[in-house]
Amino acid sequence: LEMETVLSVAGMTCASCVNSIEQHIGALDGIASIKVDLMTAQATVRHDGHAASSEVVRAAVEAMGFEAEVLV
Ligand code: 9UX
Repeated sequence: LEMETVLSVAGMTCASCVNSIEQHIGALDGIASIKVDLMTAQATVRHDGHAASSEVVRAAVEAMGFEAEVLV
């Protein structure tokens, strides 16, 4: 099931944070695409809900050292 999840991501302070999150999360199983916006502190993720649930994506961002919440 292809789905889109929007996360708030707190703790990003430079553009390299954006790149590292996009690279790392984007490489995980079940992730179709990810776009991280530094100004809004949000990440929009398209993913397979079975291979990578919203909670799995959120936890993976938190494991990188950021605070993440599912918004949508
Ligand atoms: Mo920039 Mo982000 O030096 O974790 S990469 S703060």
